[in-house]
Amino acid sequence: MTVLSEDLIAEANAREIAALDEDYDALGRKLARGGLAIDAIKDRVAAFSVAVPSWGAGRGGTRFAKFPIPGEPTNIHEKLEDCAVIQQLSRVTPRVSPHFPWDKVGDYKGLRQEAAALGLGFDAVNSNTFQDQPGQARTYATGSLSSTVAATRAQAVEHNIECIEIGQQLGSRDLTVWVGDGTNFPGQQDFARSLDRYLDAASQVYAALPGDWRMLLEHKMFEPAFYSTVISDWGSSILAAQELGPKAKCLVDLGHHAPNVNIEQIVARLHRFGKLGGFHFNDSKYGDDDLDSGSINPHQLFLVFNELVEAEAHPRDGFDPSYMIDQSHNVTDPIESMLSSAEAITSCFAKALLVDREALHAAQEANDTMMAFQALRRPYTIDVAPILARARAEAGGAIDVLATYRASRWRERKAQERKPVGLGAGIV
Ligand code: PSV
Ligand code: MN
Repeated sequence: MTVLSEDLIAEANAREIAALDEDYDALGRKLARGGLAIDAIKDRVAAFSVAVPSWGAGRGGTRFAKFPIPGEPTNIHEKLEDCAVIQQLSRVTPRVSPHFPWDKVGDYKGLRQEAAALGLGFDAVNSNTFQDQPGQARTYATGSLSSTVAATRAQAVEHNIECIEIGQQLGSRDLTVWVGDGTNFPGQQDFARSLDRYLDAASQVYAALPGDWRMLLEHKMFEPAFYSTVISDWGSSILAAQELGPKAKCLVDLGHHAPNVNIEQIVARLHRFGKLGGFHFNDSKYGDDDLDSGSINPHQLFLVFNELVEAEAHPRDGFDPSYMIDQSHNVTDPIESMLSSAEAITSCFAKALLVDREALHAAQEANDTMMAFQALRRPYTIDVAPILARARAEAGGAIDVLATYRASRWRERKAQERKPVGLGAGIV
């Protein structure tokens, strides 16, 4: 079952294919001069994928207000449909990362079948102990896994274990744990004791992981807590992951660092110790973590992928990071933002594949700074769009994803069918 008409995509592609062939061939000749086979790069790009967040299908990610658009999804079923549109056009987002209890349903086997019928699978399951839910016995107002209240910690542990059980039914194999725990006042909590409580509770979640599962620890420097957070940075994250055990890895959300932090170096460090578990791709300018991937600092995204391609060539402890988009704001149609981000992410991966690693390493060893820099700069300036477009077209996706999406009038059609989203606000 396809959500968009295959004919619509084929007709749109027919209008673009001659220009694409010309651009692809020209780029192929350019790359061949540097000893690279464009088809081999295209095959690597075709095998690349990044998951989309169920919550990113809505326009909820803002601290202050929601500005819903007509036709926005209101539940996980409608969100899956929108994710299927993204996948059908981009062919690079075959999995959805669900968040509980936001995506709670009565029948998870049924949900898995529903997704499969739309051409989708499920990625990492995200737990939520940063919000209180209706009917919940204990509040997370003063913390969850690190709470001073034993019963609150137990409730947070239980929720995470429930997420694992749901994830097993959905075919996931990762549990991503981000807690909002932290403080707003010096002295509010003891740094050491709160981490001890977190580690003790997290180890109970860890103990419930099935054999082939991983627990991805996501750090965040601030927000909603603004003085300190329990898992604040990659240092706290890797120490916690090392203490928990081999199935615990670190997840890097690009928006969760202090300004100007060298994230690509963090990637290399985590990999060095076999603890790089996954990514949440987004972008940020000041203190946000929800802007579209590559919209502010595409060069940083490229440098991150340069480290990832390097890591792949030198794997440690089963290098297999889970890639996911984590963005949500209230300015664009989320499908368009996700299509644009998926393209930005994939193009950084493709550019990283173009790096002449032999030349880079030789320049590094010889302390030839300028040539080492140029080994990264040259591929960064190459427009890899024809490679991505060819990979998409060959897989049945759209050459021009945004134009084809608009031509489908998907959102306008859904506006006739879906009930309006309620107003409200809050960080999601
Ligand atoms: C927290 O800011 C975060 O990045 C975590 O990944 C959450 O699960 C997600 O955003 C949605 O709130
Ligand atoms: Mn995140």
